[in-house]
Amino acid sequence: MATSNKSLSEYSSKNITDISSKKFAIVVSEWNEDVTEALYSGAYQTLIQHGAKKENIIRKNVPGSFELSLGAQWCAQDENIDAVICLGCVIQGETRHFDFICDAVAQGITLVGLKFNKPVIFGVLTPENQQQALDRAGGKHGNKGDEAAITALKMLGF
Ligand code: DLZ
Repeated sequence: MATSNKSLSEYSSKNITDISSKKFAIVVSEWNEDVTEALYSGAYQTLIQHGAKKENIIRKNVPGSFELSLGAQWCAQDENIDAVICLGCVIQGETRHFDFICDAVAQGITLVGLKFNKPVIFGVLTPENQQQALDRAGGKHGNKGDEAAITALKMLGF
């Protein structure tokens, strides 16, 4: 996995050791569904493997990556939710659509995290083609959904 080698607890002064009481929202874009389902599966399983409870993980689907920011906001404004993980896949095309979507979702997700002062994780693939996406959604380059979940745990101080 291409995350840093720091121990999870080095990122936050909270230093929690038990995440069973933490609540997570995973927001999933339906565009490029085969890829985003694999990202979701990776993120969900990683949270469970680290001690999150099934009932503390909620899922919210949105139509496309552009809608991830608003989906994240709906989740983050719930004070019971500790962290939000956004999963999407924007494949480069021949028009500037790609740039607009990527810029918007990156800025939108950042703003939601700052507004609600809680981790809102950017788990959005931006590959040139579908194969590159699949390679990063459980293929030869791992699963970026796993990494997004690990990032959420690190930001919570786990
Ligand atoms: C319109 C569009 C296109 C062309 N490509 C993608 C994509 O590769 N990945 C993705 O998540 N969403 C795409 N979308 C949909 C937009 O994210 C958005 O749902 C629509 O522009 C409606 O706001």
